[in-house]
Amino acid sequence: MNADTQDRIISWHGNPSVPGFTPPPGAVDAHCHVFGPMAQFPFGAKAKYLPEDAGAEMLFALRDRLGFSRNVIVQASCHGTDNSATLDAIHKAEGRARGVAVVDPAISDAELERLHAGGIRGVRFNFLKRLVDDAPKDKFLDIARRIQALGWHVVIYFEADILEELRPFLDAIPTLIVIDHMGRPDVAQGPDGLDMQAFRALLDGREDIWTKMTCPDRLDPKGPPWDDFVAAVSPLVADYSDRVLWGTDWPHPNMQDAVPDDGALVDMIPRIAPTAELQRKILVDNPMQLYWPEEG
Ligand code: 0GY
Repeated sequence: MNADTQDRIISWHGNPSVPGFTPPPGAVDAHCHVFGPMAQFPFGAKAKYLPEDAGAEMLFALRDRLGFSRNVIVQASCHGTDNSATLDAIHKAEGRARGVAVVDPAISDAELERLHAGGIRGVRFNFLKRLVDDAPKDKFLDIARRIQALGWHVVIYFEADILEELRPFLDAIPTLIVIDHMGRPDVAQGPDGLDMQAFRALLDGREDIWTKMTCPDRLDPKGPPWDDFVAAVSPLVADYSDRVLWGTDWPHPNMQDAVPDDGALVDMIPRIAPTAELQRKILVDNPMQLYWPEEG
């Protein structure tokens, strides 16, 4: 992608509402990203979209507006395997952010250690063809084996139609796994639809597979208040509450038509997690266990 000629995308809401729902103290937004700033942290040569700058200060302003305390910053595909923007944002958060990196399979042990010192606690494997050119399973497995020593986990992003094909790969990963956006099920099928059945079978097969109940805006084409998403996802939250995370997905990479109001996303939380106990688990206890275990 040519950064000089390509239009840059604004994929986030300019004035998100202040939510009516108050997250519990210490709540973690466990899936968000930063973009740039491009002048300091250029986007990758293979980026599939070219966003406007959405850096650390903007992320922290949103965190405070929504009533959250911490962020888990996931390296966005537009930054390739250069994690500098993510590391910079984690550094600026002064202990209130940790991260998930995307790494080159040839990364050295010393560089992995540097990422750990910078607050990285996992690596992301992205299988979405519209976002990455290739997803080499053998090299991913090699990385997964190497990061074990650091106590990291693997975050995997895929769509429901390749879940069965991915099963042997997932079975071979030796670390805890976090699945982004529940592997993108078709929520219109409802809580007992084929996609949810397949996803439940995956969770039932391994207790160390966690997931993020995220992105109603990507998964529910009917739009806010995302009733299909709520109907399909709330039984999952109830049944797997010890391994569920939640996040805004800000700045909503590549969203162009249905940019969500982040305040409305937060207001959806009590609809998928109706009790204070569930809310505390998915917003505080679970992400703290994974990303700040030393504070547990
Ligand atoms: C997400 C979703 C998407 C993009 C990325 O790294 C990325 O570019 O993750 C997407 O386009 O579905 O989780 O942020």
